[in-house]
Amino acid sequence: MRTSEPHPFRITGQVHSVDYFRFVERDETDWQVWTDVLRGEVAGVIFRGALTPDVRDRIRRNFWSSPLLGRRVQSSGAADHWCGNHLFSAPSLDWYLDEADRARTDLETLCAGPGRTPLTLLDEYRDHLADRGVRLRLAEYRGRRAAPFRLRSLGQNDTPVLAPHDDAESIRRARHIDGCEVQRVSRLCNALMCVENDSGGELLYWNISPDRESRAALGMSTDSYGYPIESLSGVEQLTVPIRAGDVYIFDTANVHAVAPCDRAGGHRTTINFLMGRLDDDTTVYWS
Ligand SMILES: O=C(O)CCC(=O)C(=O)O
Repeated sequence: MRTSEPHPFRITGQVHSVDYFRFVERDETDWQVWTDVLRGEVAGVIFRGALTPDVRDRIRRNFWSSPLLGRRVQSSGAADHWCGNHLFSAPSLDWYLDEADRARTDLETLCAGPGRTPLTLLDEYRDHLADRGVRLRLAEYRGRRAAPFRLRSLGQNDTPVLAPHDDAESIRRARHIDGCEVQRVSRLCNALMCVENDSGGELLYWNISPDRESRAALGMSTDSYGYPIESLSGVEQLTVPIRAGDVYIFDTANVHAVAPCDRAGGHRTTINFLMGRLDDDTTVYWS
């Protein structure tokens, strides 16, 4: 039997107070708490069942039959699928903006239809902010707009389907997006809407925002993936169950991962975007 060796390097960084480091859970949307996350007052919030079964089934069907659907098989043999692109992992900013223009309408159509959809939820938040004198808009670069979101389905796996990582620092330092306003938001947050997840696939969330020394020592430069799980031993960790219909947002400066999904053939499919406050009057989002 293998025993686990202590990792030679333990992550160091900012550890947060109990007031901040928690995931608020609500059975209804509560846009004020969503703003609290963006303001750095609380680490995350999850709205349970915000997408009704008919809406998420329709999006799920649209996703799996979409001409935008991409597929990549990981070294573990698990397949990831997606529609739409991620600014951070795009080969260049121009490429991302061209693709955003090309895919924006298709991505929106994929999520549109009757009921409370990802688009109408974003409109609800837009109205909530507008009532408080704040504008919610797509992130821009030289007048060109980002894509609103992308959809992603993570393959089943025995190991975390997303390894422990933090996005905020990587995005701020990514050279290919130098000068983009997304690098200036005060708290970089991940926002997700889950359209299917059979079992497993919990969000694992650690109470640490790694410092530069840790990032360098563990080889994290602009590619944010892969803190060894052992390097997090002893760090407080929350496990947030993610179910179909849930809508959630959390601060990406803290290390997080997605736990293994059930191997029985189900999928964990989410609508993903990033969001942050550019200044007191403007909040932006992008994929
Ligand atoms: O799917 C999730 O719950 C988390 C996604 C995530 O960590 C990421 O996209 O960086």
